[in-house]
Amino acid sequence: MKQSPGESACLVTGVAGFVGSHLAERLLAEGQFVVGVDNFSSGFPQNLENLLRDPGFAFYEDTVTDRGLIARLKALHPGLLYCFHLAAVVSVPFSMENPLVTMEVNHDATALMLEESGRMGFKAFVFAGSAAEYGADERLPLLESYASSRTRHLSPYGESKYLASARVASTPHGIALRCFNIYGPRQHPGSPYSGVISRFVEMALDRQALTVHGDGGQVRDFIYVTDIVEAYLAAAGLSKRWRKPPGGVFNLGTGRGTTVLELAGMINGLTGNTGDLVFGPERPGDIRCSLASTERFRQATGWTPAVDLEEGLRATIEWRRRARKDPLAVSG
Ligand code: UD2
Repeated sequence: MKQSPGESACLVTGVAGFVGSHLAERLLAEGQFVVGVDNFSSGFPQNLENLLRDPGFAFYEDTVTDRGLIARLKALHPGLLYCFHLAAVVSVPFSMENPLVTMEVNHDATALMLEESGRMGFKAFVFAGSAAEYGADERLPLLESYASSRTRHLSPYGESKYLASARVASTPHGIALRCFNIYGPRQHPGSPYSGVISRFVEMALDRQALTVHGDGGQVRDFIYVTDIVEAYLAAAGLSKRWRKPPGGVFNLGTGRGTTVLELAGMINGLTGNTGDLVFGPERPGDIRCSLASTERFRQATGWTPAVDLEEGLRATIEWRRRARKDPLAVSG
């Protein structure tokens, strides 16, 4: 078994996921030893390819609902001092059908790990929250204070993330990051509920018409995955560039809104797809507009997103082109 050689090590749950795998690679590049956990409920073994080649990475196929997970991993890797908790039930429709499992994974398991990590002297517990914590709040941009016990959540997913974030933020070592619409290489286009960017890119590369739900006037705050990863490092106090914030809840977005129609136009333009748009019915439970206020995190850390939408779309399209040619090498 690999041992953590350096002074400190980081636990990344959900490491085989889209964001988790990028985060783990970035931590390794910073010289951290990384302990990754995933049960492949929504992550992919291919996302671990680069990581498993690195001697600074140890992987455990395990589920975060297992009691005592942190204590067991700490016994194996005494250097563990940071936890990035990204493992979750990530599908909103699944959460509608399975509210109890969603609460158990997204809230209860988080609470257990949070408590254990505190007891074990962890320096930081960084939690992946969500824009869904705001329900259908129409006050834009969304300030962190808008999500409260009075918020009407649209799904068990949103509610479970809100409750977990609140709990994380109430501890001295906890930081909850409410992520808006993350996109980039490795986001899987395969299901109807995959992110709109991954779906549109796939349709455009197939030279198909892009399917717009409703009138396409919905607004989202799209943020590129590497910007999210830099923010995670800052949140834990592991960034050389950005300051460590005090504990609490912080939005991670760009503060810039893009409509689905604008997005479709950009992706068609960048891929040279001439297919028309197809307008279908509105998606049930769809929020009309979602836009982050980014002030709190910027003031606390100095962090600002570096990748604009066009640059991020170009990189995502380039990755997807390569992955389609060589499906086994999806790491990007
Ligand atoms: C995001 C998160 C989701 C949850 C939710 C909470 C992603 C990928 N999903 O869902 O996990 O946190 O926020 O609010 O970040 N659309 C189309 N055509 C398509 C696919 C989507 O028009 O083929 C529209 C969709 O109706 C929506 C917008 O694009 O208005 C964004 O959809 P999404 O699934 O990428 O993300 P969202 O914001 O619903």
